[in-house]
Amino acid sequence: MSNYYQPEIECASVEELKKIQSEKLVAQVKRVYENVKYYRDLMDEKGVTPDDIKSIDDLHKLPFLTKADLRDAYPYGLLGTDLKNCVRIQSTSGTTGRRVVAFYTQKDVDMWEECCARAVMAVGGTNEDVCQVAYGYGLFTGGPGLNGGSHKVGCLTLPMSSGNTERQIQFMRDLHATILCCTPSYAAYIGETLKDMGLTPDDIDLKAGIFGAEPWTEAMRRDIEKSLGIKAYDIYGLTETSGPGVSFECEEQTGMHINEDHFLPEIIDPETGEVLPEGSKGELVFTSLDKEGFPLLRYRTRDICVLSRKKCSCGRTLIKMSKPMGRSDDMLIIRGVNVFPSQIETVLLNEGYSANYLIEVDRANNTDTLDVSVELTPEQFSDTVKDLSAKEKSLANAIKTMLGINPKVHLVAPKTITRSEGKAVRVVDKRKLHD
Ligand code: DLL
Repeated sequence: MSNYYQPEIECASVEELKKIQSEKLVAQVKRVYENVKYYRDLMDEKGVTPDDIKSIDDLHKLPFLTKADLRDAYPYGLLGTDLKNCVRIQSTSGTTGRRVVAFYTQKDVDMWEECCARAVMAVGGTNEDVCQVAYGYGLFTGGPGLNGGSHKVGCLTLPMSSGNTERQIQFMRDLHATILCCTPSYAAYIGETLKDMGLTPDDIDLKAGIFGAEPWTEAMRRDIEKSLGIKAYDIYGLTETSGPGVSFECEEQTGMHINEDHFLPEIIDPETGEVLPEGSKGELVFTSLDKEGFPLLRYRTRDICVLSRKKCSCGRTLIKMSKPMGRSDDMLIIRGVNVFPSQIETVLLNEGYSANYLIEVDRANNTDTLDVSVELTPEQFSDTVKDLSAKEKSLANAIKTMLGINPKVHLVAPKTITRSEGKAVRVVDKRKLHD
């Protein structure tokens, strides 16, 4: 049986949800038009006024916001209220040179924490649980978001932040943590460390994990579930809209329910900006329906995914999004071929290798090179040494079958690839350094 934090919303009929969304949208567009000159100018340029927006059916009339707008308007240009009404910022340094600074009023913080509380309850959390939050705390939204959600549910919250892995395991054991929140790559590392310490899942009390902030595959889910003896659930979000909890997985584990009473989703064609029908694969766009501090309308996330209203066995009616299938700006173009790092990860895991790998792209003699270093487990290492090059060749072939291009594969000794305590860095594109 599923637990809900706000059943009246999470299980509302689609008609009710759409009514709530329309009412909020009309009010939000008025507020943004009045308070945010940057967006008012964009609307004026497009010839749209708040009076043109009567329901969510008019959403497509509004202009998009992009990362470039966030840069242009940095730091205060998209503030939706007086700075004196704001109580917090969160920020991301980003890997591609973007720095987002988002502002929150107290109401925004409460709403965000409620979204995270829905996620905690969806994995079975109650006030009897002990929730270990091992996402980073500070400017990153992961720690503060899940911390707030865990409090709202009434779990005993362990605000560990990331890092110091053996201490994490010690607290986990001594205080009987039942729910773990961190990035999937850190969860995998914690699982590995547990084993290195001579412990098994029977030595801990964890039952569920809430993992997100970076792409991860189904194969990685299975590995983490096994190494920690838990059910692993996905959670999605971004600093621009609030942080974690924009969407969350339920017991069905088949995609994430979007908190669409707060974040109105659309899927668009990333090339043309055209809105695509439900079920199409495209770029996810969010409109914050009631944020006050940083109220972004039609914000283009760059995340590629699919939306679905298919009935969910958990009883929630909130629309679901698939796992992001990569970001339109994470895509590598190698020898003219579009490559998503997740495709390579899928091959590695399917071939029985670990998710400890590094993809390096470079250019030699005007040709792109693709090197994939993959770490062997101690067991694989001891019986691989003799036929290392045959194994490398066979893995290279499997990757070639998936991508259509030939990589150079390097199988490396255990523990030689740096572990991640936050978002993993798995791609190094050296070509950019030469530009
Ligand atoms: O990563 C917020 C977050 C914290 C989400 C903790 C979940 C858990 P940013 O640092 O702004 O915010 O990065 C947002 O990370 O646009 C996606 O590309 C990626 N991302 C977030 N969650 C997932 C996920 C946080 N579950 C960017 N799967 C987003 C795949 C994800 N990618």
